[in-house]
Amino acid sequence: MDTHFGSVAFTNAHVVRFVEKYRAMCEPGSVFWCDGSDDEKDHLTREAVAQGILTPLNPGKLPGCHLHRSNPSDVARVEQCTFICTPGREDAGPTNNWADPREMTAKLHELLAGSMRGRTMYVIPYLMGPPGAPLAKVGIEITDSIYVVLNMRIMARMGAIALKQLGDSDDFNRGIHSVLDCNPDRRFICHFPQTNTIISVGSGYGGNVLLGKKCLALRIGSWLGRQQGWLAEHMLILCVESPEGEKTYIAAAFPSACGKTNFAMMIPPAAFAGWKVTTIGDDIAWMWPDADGRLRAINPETGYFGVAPGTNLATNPNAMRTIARDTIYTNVALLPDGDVWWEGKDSPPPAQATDWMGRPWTPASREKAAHPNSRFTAPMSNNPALASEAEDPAGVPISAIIFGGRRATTMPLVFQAFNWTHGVYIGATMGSETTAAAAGTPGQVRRDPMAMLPFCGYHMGDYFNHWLQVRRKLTDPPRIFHVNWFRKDDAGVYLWPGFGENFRVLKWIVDRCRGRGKARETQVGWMPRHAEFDWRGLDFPREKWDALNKFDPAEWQRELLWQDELLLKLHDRLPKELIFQRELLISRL
Ligand code: SAT
Ligand code: MN
Repeated sequence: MDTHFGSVAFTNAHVVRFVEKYRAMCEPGSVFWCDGSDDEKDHLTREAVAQGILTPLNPGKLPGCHLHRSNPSDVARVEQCTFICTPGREDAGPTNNWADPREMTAKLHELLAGSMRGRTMYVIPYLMGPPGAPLAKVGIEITDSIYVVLNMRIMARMGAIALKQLGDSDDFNRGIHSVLDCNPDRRFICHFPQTNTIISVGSGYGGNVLLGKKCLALRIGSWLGRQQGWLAEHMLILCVESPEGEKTYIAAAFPSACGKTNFAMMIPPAAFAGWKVTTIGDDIAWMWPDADGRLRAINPETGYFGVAPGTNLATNPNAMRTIARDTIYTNVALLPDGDVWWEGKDSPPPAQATDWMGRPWTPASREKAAHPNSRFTAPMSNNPALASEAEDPAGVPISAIIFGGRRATTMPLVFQAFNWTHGVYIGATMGSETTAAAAGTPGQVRRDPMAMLPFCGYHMGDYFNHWLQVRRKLTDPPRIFHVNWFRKDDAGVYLWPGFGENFRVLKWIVDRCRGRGKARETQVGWMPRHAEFDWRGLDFPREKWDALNKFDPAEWQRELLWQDELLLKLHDRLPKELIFQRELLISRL
């Protein structure tokens, strides 16, 4: 039995053939063709509530919001189950898991055979990017999860709008997802760049299953970008607007759960009256050199899949407003009155709650009430700071690119690369402490080049080379910076207040791009002096500034050895420019 909502006709023969192939394989009880309408959303939401997949939250406090609890073994991306399936192992490179496309397809098809018996197969047409954008891409995701449908509806332009963009073409990403029995032993997230196909089985969580996001927009996207001369990056995009109305667009790459959403929605400190930060995107940027030699960017997504813990009215007031309605919460704690709670929310710990696994919780409980990687899925249209440019198919011209990691030592607050090639080296050698966004132990420093380690769909050496090649098409390349909000003193206390105060760093970056900001040349790059920062409204002691920006030769020596671990791994495809940059850095040190 098929369900069609509204009047949208699935007339594209390639789409129909694709769906029929997997209908025959997965043997669903019915097929539901999604049109993306509000009626459909209401219908599916009621269905999800009836099945216990979603719990309605307090409609007075959180109108239109729901809670979802995932399987406790399925709470984050799993990098060890994520594969790039290319004919040659070398094409995936040493930083990706590789599998032979034919063998992996056979294994996955075996797992998918009969996997949807008695269940509904949903067909989700979706569009990544504003309609009409040169890089906009259509995907068709088949899934047996209503949760996936309802999340995709927030994260991407879903339904009729995607089919319209596709027309009769067969140029669309083919995505197949089945939760199976959610067994970690049968969990595979597989990418087939040659056929523009993604197959994900055994998980129901976030980046593993919302196939438009990490799988298409980054892993397949980066592969396509290399073929076609553009960049698919794990970056937020924001606009800094001065009181005079001067707009500067900036993209920034931080690893998962390192504050991209907070940075993208930042509110400048009160003393900066008239300054504004608006959000274009919080996670992914597609960027291409335009006809004028500038790097232009769009955000392919329409929503935020953000980390809940730590989000509050002080750290991110715009996010708190964004998630106050029409939001799906995953793995947060539930309060008796139907409100939600997480560690680091504004209110003190509640006397009683139900934890993310559905168990009674009190402040005396030893475990956290919300999972550290608990999330909200919210439409970007809820964001009070949304930039109107977020819907512009022409994108925005990028003036600065920021790389940043979570580093307790070594890395100063901010420095600027000497030039693009040096900037690529800084991005390529970026390190960060691991977080709860991926399965594994949090807190270990690992190399995460350009925050793309889990998301680059091909050999990292080729990826660095691609970055260097893009420079040749730019007459006015963005300036490149490195930031670190997370440096600690000897007692383990953060030296920098972060959040809204990061606007001071942003303003210095804008001034550098505009040829106004002063800096001194150091071994690692251009750095601001204390006097060159705009301190209005904040008394930040000189000694703290010095500690925050301390250059420790021993730490940098260790840093270089750490960097070598990655560079050696990639040596056979490492661009010589990066080897020269390393030599230059050593000679400066
Ligand atoms: O789960 S996601 O991959 O979508 C979030 C993240 O890790 O950045
Ligand atoms: Mn991310």
